[in-house]
Amino acid sequence: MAGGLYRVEPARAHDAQAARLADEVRAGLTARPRWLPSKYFYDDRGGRLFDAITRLPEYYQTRTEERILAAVAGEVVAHVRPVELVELGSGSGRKTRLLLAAMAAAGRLERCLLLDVNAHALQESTRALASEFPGLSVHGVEGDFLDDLTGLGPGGSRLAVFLAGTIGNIHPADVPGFLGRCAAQLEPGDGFLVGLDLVKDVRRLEAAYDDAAGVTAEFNRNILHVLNDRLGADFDPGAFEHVAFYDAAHAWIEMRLRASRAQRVRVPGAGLDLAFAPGDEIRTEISCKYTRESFETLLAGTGLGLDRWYTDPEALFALALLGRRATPRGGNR
Ligand code: SAH
Ligand code: AVI
Repeated sequence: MAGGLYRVEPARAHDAQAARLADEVRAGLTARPRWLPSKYFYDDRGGRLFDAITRLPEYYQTRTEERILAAVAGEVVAHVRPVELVELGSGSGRKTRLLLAAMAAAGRLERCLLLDVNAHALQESTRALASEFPGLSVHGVEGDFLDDLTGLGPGGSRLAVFLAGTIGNIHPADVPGFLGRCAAQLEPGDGFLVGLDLVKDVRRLEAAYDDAAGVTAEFNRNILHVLNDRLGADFDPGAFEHVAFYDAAHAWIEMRLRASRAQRVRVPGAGLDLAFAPGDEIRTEISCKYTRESFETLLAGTGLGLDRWYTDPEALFALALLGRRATPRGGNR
């Protein structure tokens, strides 16, 4: 049988995306402490480096989540009964296949909608999924899951998924608002499956973000390559050291880039001329670690409730299956 249909579209025009990049970089690099949004790791090289991270011995997250997903995909599909799969931050789409296969086995697979900032990853994954699942309509939206969710259109018989623990890369103060916006794209009875990296031994956590082969360090420095490519900056990525540590008070891993010498950096596309002293740092990512309890507290008032909690025998990682609750009378969603 012929493969399905696929297309990829930007959620907003490319010049608007470029303006947003310049604004966000200007805001982050002129703030104290300095920071950059972690979505800018993911150009093609960053996507490939992330995929290399997922194969590292220290990075237990991906293989653990994949095992849980393989075991529970059928049950999740039986519970939600979706005809459409929506994935936020879909990347290579490897785990997407497990869910699509479960939906196909249930005889209910019609549509798949992927949202990611990486247009190249979307092109590759939409084409591959359309050819692997005959009759499937696959739509890729190049956009930001924090700002562009309305580009997903109306829900109904929809299973949304947000895997890898990427929700951990959102500041916890912003998570309830984000979940509320996700709920607004769903109808009562729809499901939202969220992957969460769990609180655990600090050494294990820190090793996952500072691997012996130095892949995570290269991934971290890649954000500077992206600013060089897209904003004409003249960062010397080799002059920044990879820093990753667990902040127990916030229950998050923080990644930073630390200037190893004094340097001046121009970022013409953002109108910046920056001076770094040795030891000056840029925060590039937080990766929050959750417990069932700490995650559940973030659900209050979002329109989503916890239906199932799946984890592995070592409780390294969890998949939380959230259900869209009916809007209370007089509610504003
Ligand atoms: N879901 C895949 C990939 C996870 S890596 C997996 O489980 O392996 C995180 C993915 O989210 C990357 O593909 C990255 O491009 C995307 N991403 C990161 N920040 C984003 C944002 N703000 N909006 C949309 N996509 C984002
Ligand atoms: C995509 N996200 C869940 C990864 C994480 O673990 O926070 C990104 C990553 N950062 C360093 N290694 C992997």
